[in-house]
Amino acid sequence: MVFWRKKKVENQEGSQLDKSADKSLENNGNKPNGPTPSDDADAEQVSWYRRALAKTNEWLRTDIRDLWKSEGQLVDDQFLSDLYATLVRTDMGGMTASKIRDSISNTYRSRKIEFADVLSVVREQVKESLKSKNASLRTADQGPTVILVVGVNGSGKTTSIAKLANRLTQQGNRVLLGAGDTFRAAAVEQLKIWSERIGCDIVLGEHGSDPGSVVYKTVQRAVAESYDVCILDTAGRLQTQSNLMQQLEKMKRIIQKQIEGAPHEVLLVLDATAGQNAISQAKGFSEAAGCTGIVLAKMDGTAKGGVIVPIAEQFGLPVKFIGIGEKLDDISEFDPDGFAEALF
Ligand SMILES: Nc1nc2c(ncn2[C@@H]2O[C@H](COP(=O)(O)OP(=O)(O)OP(=O)(O)O)[C@@H](O)[C@H]2O)c(=O)[nH]1
Ligand SMILES: [Mg+2]
Repeated sequence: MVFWRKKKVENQEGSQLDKSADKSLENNGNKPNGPTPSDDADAEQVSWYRRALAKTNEWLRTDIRDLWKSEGQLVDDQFLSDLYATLVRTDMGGMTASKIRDSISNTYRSRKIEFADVLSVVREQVKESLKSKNASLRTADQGPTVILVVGVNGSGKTTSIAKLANRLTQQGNRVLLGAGDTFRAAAVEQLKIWSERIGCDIVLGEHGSDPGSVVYKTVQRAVAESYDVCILDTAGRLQTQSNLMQQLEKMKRIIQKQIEGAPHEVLLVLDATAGQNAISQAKGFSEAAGCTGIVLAKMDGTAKGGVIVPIAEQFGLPVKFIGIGEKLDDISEFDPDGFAEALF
């Protein structure tokens, strides 16, 4: 994906990416596939996001345009209140929506405003809200990087793991998957099929067995056989199920015992179509399971893509990746500017 290739070059120049990750998986010396970045890269990046945000984009454009009764719309109380309601319907959150409303009120009150002017204020405010909310994957200085993936049932964990594993494999990393969802009968098979398609290795857990033992075996093999990355799948659970949250803690302890400082990432996969519910999941999981970052899956399936704004703003948890489909390529690092440009 061109977007990633662009990021990789930026990383090599040391300009934008997380400097804490010495041995960045982004920067492992492998040649990117395909063409090198060019002026087209930005356009392609925005167009990738446009695809992701097609529904939100259409919704917003139509709804905001509907506020125009004539060519130039007078900015009065009614217009400001309607605009606010439209923005809130994208799930971008009251805080960002009111900043946009206030900014328009301050500059345009009692004057006429064009559609394009509103879009430009929205875009700038969304960029501002998301500024410095992105971060690249944290990696181990030495030995395997361990990524534990958690979330509620059906949020997109296993699919996101496959996409991530595919991406990292293509970048030249040796990836080992751990099928730690021993709860759902078909879960192990699902990840096994993905691993075969990607061409990476996997440690299988038996249905009904202790997920902790799969985690143990996977990390042990990752260390013994010098894998670069080890990604562990877990069964879906609710953030309110304290016994299942404790099980995650136990998995983390098992990992820590084998590799100091691991897991390097505990990624929470959220379903973007869950709207406000995704926000309470982010809160519950980040408190209970010590998550380090978010993968926002299913951005292609929602008209409420604005939900990324409160999620990124409120939890001090960076959105690391967004998923926009069921295919292996349908994942991208989260880029706030590209996102905001594509929103309109
Ligand atoms: N459109 C779309 N569908 C997705 C995306 N990510 C996952 N899905 C679909 O969502 C469904 C659930 O995905 P899984 O990856 O199995 O979710 P999970 O969190 O592992 O589910 P459990 O293991 O049952 O908790 C599947 O049908 C996926 O194909 C995405 O980014 N976009
Ligand atoms: Mg799963």
